[in-house]
Amino acid sequence: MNEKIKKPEWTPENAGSEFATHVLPAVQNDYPKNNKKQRDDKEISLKKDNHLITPKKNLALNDYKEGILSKDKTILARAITLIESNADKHFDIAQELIKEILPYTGKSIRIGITGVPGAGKSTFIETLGLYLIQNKKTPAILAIDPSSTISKGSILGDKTRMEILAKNDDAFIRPSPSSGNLGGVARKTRETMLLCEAAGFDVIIIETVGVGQSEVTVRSMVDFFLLILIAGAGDELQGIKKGVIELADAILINKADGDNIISAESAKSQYNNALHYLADATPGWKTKAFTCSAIENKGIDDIWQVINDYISYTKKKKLFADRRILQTQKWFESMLNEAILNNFYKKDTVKDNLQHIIDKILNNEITPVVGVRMILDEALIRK
Ligand SMILES: Nc1nc2c(ncn2[C@@H]2O[C@H](COP(=O)(O)OP(=O)(O)OP(=O)(O)O)[C@@H](O)[C@H]2O)c(=O)[nH]1
Ligand SMILES: [Mg+2]
Repeated sequence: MNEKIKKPEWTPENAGSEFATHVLPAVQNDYPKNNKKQRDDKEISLKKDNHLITPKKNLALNDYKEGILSKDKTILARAITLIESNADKHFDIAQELIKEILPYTGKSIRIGITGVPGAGKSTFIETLGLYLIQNKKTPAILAIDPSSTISKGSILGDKTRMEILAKNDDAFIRPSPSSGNLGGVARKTRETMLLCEAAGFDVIIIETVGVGQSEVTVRSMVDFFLLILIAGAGDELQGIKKGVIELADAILINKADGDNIISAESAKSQYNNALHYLADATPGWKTKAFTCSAIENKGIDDIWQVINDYISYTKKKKLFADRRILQTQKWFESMLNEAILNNFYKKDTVKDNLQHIIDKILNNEITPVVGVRMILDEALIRK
C-alpha cells in the first residue's frame, strides 16, 4: 500500500482497500507576503496543483501601502473595500492608510462625467479608456451612483458595459459603494480616487447619472467636468437642469453616427448658442459643445485634446491648483458639518426632546425660533 495515503482514525488496523476513504495532508500556508511576483507565482502553482483554496490573509497597514504603491490591483481593490466598510475597526486603519499614501497622490487628471441615463456615458468611458491606454495612459474608472443607494445596484455593477476595458491590465474599474447616503458615497469615492492615484493611475474618471445632486458632488472632486447628451431626445435640455450645464467644462453630444449625425450637429449648434448666455464654469474658459460617437470611436481624440487644452489653460492661470486647494478645504468643511450633525442628532437630549418641541410648534405654543433655541440649549449648554 502507498505509504502517503493515510487512513482516517476510525478504520480498523491493517484495513485493506475495502476502505476507500483516506486523508489528504493539509495545505501549508506559506503564502508570500510582500512580494507580488512571488505571490503571483504561488497563485499559479496553487491553481496548477488543483487546490481549491486561495489563502486570503489579513493584511497589515504596510502590506496595503506597499501593494498600492507597487500597483497591485488586488491589494488596491481590498484597500478600497476597507475604505467602503462601515465597521469602526476598518475606519481607523483606512484613515491611517490614506495618511500614508497622501504624499503619492494628486498627480492625475481628474475627470467627472455626467449625463442623462442611457446617453452613452459608460460606452464613451470605455472608448476613451482604450484610447488613453493606446496613448500610454492608465485610467481608473469610478462611479457615484445615487440610485444604487435605493436599488442596491450600481451603474457600473453591470461590467458587461465596459467588458473590454475591464479586462485590460492598464485600467482599473470600480463601481460605487452600494449603500449609504450621497455624503458617505462621496467620501468613499474621493478616498478611492486618492488610492488610485497613489497606485499610479494617471487619469481618474468618475461617472455619475445627471439627474440629481450627485453631479454637484462630482464637480467638487474633479478638475474637468464633462456633460454627455444626445440629440433628438425631446426638448433641447432633456430634463437636464440649467444648473448642470453651468457646471460643465464641455458638452459632448454622443451617438453622432448613422442617421443621427445631422441631428447631433444641429444639437451641437443649439447648445453652443445657449452657452453664450451662461456664466463660465471655470473663469475664462469658454465651454463649448462637441459631437462624438462612442460606438464608432469618432471624436474621441478631439475631446481628449479639449481636455488637455483645458488642463494647460487652468495650470497656466493657476486655476488648477487653486481649485484643488478649495476642493480639499470644502471637503473638510462638508465632512465636519456631517460629523457635527450626526453627533448632534445622536445625543439623548435631542432624541428625547425633538418630537416634543415639534409638537409644541405645531400647536402654536412656541415659535420655531424658540424651538430651535430650546433644543440647542438642551444639547449644547446643559449637556
Ligand atoms: N448609436 C450609438 N449608440 C450608443 C453610443 N454610445 C452608447 N450607445 C448605446 O446607448 C445605450 C446606453 O449606453 P450606456 O453606455 O450604457 O449609457 P450610460 O449613459 O452609461 O447609461 P446609464 O449608466 O444607465 O445612465 C447602449 O445600448 C449603447 O450601446 C453611440 O455612440 N452610438
Ligand atoms: Mg453607465
